Amino acid sequence: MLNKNFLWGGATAANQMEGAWNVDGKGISVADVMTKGSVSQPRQITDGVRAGEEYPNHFAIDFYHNYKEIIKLMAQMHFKCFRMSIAWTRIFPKGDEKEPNEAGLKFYDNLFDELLKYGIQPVVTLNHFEMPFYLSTKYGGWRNREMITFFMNFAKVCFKRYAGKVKYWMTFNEINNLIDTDNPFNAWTGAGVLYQDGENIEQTMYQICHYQFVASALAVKAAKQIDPELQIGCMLHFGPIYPHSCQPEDLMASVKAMDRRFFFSDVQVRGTYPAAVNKIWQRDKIQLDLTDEDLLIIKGGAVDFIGFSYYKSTTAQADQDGDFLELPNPYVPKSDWGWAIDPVGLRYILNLVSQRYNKPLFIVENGFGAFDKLEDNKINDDYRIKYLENHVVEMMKSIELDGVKVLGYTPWSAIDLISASTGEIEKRYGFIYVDITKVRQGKSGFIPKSSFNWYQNVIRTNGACL
Ligand code: BGP
Repeated sequence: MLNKNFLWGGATAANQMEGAWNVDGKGISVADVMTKGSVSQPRQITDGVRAGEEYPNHFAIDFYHNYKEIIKLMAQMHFKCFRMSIAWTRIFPKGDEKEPNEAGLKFYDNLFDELLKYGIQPVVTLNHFEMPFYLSTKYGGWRNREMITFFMNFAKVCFKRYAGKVKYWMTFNEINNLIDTDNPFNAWTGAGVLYQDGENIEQTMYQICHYQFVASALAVKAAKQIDPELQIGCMLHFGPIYPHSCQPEDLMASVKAMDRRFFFSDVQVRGTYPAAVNKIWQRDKIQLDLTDEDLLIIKGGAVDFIGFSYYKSTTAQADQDGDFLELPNPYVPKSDWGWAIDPVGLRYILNLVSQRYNKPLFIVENGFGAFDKLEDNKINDDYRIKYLENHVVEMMKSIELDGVKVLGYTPWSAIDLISASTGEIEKRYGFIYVDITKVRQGKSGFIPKSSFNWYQNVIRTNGACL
């Protein structure tokens, strides 16, 4: 049996759902200047919003104006928690102001109150793939050390204002996307950084990470000073990279690939850079702005729990140059977007991460993006139920059979929203279907899918009935 405090819920991110991009004093975020993309064509960050132009995140699903109706539906599913993020630009519209925007702070006050009214705990990511566009254009985004100061102003305002309402926080969403994904686009743009011609991209990437590690560690410390009860986590994307074969070289390739994946958690959880990274910096002649004081800050700012997303697995095959190729796993099926469906991989990763760090884990994203069909005002998404059910089964095995400590499970996504990689709503993940035409007309367009009923029952029985 699961612990009765197990945090069942659902996950979202501000820029992918709120809309109301220029309302109540909100500034322009980098997410507001991103075009639509597709599987083959990454989204582009543009140089600003021209009059009359609308980008996908501008309206999103208009959660900003519909949050009460949506939270009511989540309460019907018996959510114990709701993962969301705070739009930095609602609080500091440009990013470098001294005083926060009261209307933005008030919005989240109201939102948290609405959640708490139903006994739903907010689980909040401070920074999920966005930042003030002004900080990107004026300062170069996270390639500039000054971001640490601006981020800390934002973080402290949030911790202070919402103390007593929010207990679980995460600092940055999936910084390891910078290095470690086939689609690093979101993390780069979320960091407000654009490549420049001839730039040493690897060096810039490590520099961005370093500043974000320092900022994350400072945020952990600040949160504890404001309220020692707060629990602060990292949020990284994890998925196994299996050896492509049982040849020893492939096994070694897998170990190296996983080390690279764990580089980020090594820093944020252990508070130190792993030894191997110094070798990489020497080999690739990488020179960073990194001080002894930074290293002390990182040491003193280890996270309390490890939040992570799990969607898919892949494999590594050793190549001739001592590096590896990432290849699909022939033993597992794929989604419409080519993402490998591998529930056992979730148990594997829970075990591996728990053994590596011995810290509580929180599965803050896991889900199935699909084209859903609205028929007779109903959505039959049995494929999503199957995906989630198989993953929950494996999660339970790791808790009950392997003794792994898991705080909660918040599938992506609580409700349909804008896809981070494509900027479209058609890649749907939610328990609640969004009829965007109706929502735009100001009518109620939020329809529970079959997975809604399934999940309601799972939470009601604390996982006993799947
Ligand atoms: C994660 C992100 C989310 C979310 C999800 C699904 O990496 O944290 O923001 O979008 O992936 O990805 P996508 O929307 O591209 O299908």
